[in-house]
Amino acid sequence: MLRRLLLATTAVAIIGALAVPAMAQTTLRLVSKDLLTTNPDDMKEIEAIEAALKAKGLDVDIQTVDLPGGTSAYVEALGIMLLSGDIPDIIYFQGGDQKMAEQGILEDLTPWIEKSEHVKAALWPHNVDRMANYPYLLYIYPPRAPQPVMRKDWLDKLGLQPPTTVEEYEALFQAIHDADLDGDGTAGNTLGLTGFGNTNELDSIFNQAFGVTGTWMKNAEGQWVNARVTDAEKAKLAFYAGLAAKGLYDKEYVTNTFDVKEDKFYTGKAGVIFGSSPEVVDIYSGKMRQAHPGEDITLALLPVPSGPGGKGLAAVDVAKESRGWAISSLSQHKEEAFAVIDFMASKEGQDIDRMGFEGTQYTVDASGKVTFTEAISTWYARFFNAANWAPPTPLLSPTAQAALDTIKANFVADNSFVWPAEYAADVDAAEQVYRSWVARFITGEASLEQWDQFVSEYNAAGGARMAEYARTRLNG
Ligand SMILES: [Ca+2]
Repeated sequence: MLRRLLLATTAVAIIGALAVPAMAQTTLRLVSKDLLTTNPDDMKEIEAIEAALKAKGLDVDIQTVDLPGGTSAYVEALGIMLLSGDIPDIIYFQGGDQKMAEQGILEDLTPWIEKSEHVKAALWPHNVDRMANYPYLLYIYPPRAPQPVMRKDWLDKLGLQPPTTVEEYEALFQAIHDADLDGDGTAGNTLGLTGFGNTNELDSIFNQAFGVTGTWMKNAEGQWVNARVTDAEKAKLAFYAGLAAKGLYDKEYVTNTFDVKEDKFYTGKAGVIFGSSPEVVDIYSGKMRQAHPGEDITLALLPVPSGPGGKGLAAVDVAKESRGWAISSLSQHKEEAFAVIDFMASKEGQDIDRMGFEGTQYTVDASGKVTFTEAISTWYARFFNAANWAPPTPLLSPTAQAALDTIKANFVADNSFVWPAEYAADVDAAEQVYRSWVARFITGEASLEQWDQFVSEYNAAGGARMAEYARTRLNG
């Protein structure tokens, strides 16, 4: 298939060369979930990128390919398109990239980044590790690290300082629960903490506190085991289950969707929720103010607590980027394609990508001072969030900026790795066993005294086979 494709591409290139004069612009095809011809803002950004590159002497016509929106629809449509031999020069993946990398159609970006003008300096530390492990996807964003927030006025009403230990967290949840902060006349009907789907958000600050240092940990015999079956994990889950038993953590977290979680927060049915990123923390602030017009509510970021096992944000998976930008190894215009990527990591590219447009998302006064307008609240980066870019006027609230600073100060690389395809079923089955037992521990359906039963089921479902493989990887 690839051979036929190469021949076809060459034919197109020759026809192109005959038909177009020597100084012609280069046509680059780009496919992304978030860049569509039907979205005027997307097209405005593409035009701004083309204009900026032209001013630098690079004349490119970026043609975006429209695929269905929604992650799974996009992944499926992209896979079908690529396998049919239709491979754009620049491709955004949100899954399905490994198969394409194995087919050899994704460019190894290592040498490009090495000689880049801007990308190299824009990388976050975890990007550097991920590119070393899997050099096909570039996704310059801070790592996801959910952090807890609560209404500042509620914290003040309770007369408490932000919690700095796991005990103080429990005391805070208890105080929220016992008071009638939502003012509905009934004490005890506000949860300390809610969440949705699983306990990943909580793990973000409690893993290290309980000594869950990474995906793989050494047991007493010095053997690598999955952290899921360690005493540290058990202690952490006992803490979660204890919170739930006291009515402090939401036992409905499994069935909560993200909007139910948020709604409980805005309506005062829960005091603390986790925001998945600094930007999301600001969205929560905005929605909270909308839900309480006339009140001036701000959110307080709660600190990463220390616990019996330590302190820090959960280790960051650096096996590979799970999403990001790729360049087709079959592209006839790799130089130009990478030039676009490199530009988006530059100050000028970031100014466009992060701030939108003068007169719409921001204004500039005679002194050059930038003021953001209301429209900035719905603007989002289509490409990158460069580590070395700073806005002329803060884009984040002080609370969200503090969340970003916490992320910057707490990076620890995890020791997880990409599983070979033949382990996919084990990984899924073991994870399912884990999630189901966690839910039962937390709702009280199962007791932590059944821990050994969980471990046996986990190992039988695939955990044992996974650990054997992990030892070959981590000991080597
Ligand atoms: Ca109440």
